[in-house]
Amino acid sequence: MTTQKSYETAKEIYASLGVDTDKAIEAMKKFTLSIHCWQGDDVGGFENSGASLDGGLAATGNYPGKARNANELRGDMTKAFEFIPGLKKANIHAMYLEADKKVDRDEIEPKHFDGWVNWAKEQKIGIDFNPTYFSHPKAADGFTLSSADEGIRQFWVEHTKRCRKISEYIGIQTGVRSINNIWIPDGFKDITIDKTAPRERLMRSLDESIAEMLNPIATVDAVESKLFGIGSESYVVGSHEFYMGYVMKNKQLLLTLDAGHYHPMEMISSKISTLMLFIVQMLLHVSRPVRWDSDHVVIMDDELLAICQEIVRGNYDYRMNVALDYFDASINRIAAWVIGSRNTMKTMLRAYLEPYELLKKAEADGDLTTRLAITEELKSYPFQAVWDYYCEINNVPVRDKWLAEVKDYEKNVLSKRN
Ligand code: RNT
Ligand code: ZN
Repeated sequence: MTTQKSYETAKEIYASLGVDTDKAIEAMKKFTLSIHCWQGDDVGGFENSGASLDGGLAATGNYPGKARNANELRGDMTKAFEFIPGLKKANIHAMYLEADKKVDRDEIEPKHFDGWVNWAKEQKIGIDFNPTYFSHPKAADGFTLSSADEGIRQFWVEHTKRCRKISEYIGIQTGVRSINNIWIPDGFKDITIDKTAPRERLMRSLDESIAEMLNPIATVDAVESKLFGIGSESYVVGSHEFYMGYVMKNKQLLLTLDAGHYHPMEMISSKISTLMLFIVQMLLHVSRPVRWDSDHVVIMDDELLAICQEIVRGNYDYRMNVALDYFDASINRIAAWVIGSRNTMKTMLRAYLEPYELLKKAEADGDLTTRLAITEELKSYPFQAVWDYYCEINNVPVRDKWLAEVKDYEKNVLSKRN
């Protein structure tokens, strides 16, 4: 009852700025968040190859209870989904395949993902996909699609081709387009002399990999750049400029921006309005870099708000795809999903509650005083009351009520794993 009452009050307060809270809620009903499976097992995967996480990635912490197989991981995600309102997708990696015997990356097939597909159908969600170019002997020297070793390069091209087909299969099966996101770790630790040849090879590998036309309703490819990784501090083949150029040339592709893949002071929120002038669609990897690409759990910070505002202000609802990408092994992994997902959903709602037309007009009229005054006052407007109401109508716990349920799950399920 208080939730409803607070909502009515908030509705009145927002109306004073010309904001219709019901409309913001309607807009939220169309927003989909792609939730990454790899938070649930510290980017381990189920190949049982004995390979440990590499490719410049690191999940720190050893909180007990991580998922040991696909059923546990899906169970954990299903639990987390109970606490996250709105439309969701699951984001998985090729390394999360299910097979009775060892299946190498150049042998994977759609059927290895039927467990995920069946679960997605039950959950009535779509699935995004990622080829896995790390934690594998053929990635051990730090080069995959840009490798100078022709056998290795071909191996990863074959992997990419197969992943595209798997993504297409998933899209057809679930009825929701699946994004196939390509990120490779390739790069050098130290001063690099020939920066061109690896990029030429990457370009050739991508050209070969995406040559086959697939069902565009079922799948689309995305490419993700990075500034540096652990062990590739000096040179990364797939830089921002590389993929930006590649997407300009191959307009059907999505450009992926990961919040942790730029210089520490460089914000992806400020890139969106420029890039959207030139590309068709974008994929965001919402993450939280702390001092480096550290993949901390997403919190409601200024950058998250700026990202959501850019999506809403630019009217990019149908051209923007939002996914999470972080892996924190130092806290309850289900809570990590819930916190980051709820923050992203809540901040999107907050962005929809902005009196955009009013602010745009003040700016155009040169009334910069109003622009600053209103944006600052808005920071203490009661978006929380609208969010609580949104949770309630979506039948998910209001405020921190989800935490006790996650603790119960930890006691009854997670603590029994070792
Ligand atoms: C790595 C990229 C990439 C991965 C996931 C696991 O720096 O951000 O997106 O985090 O694919
Ligand atoms: Zn990423």
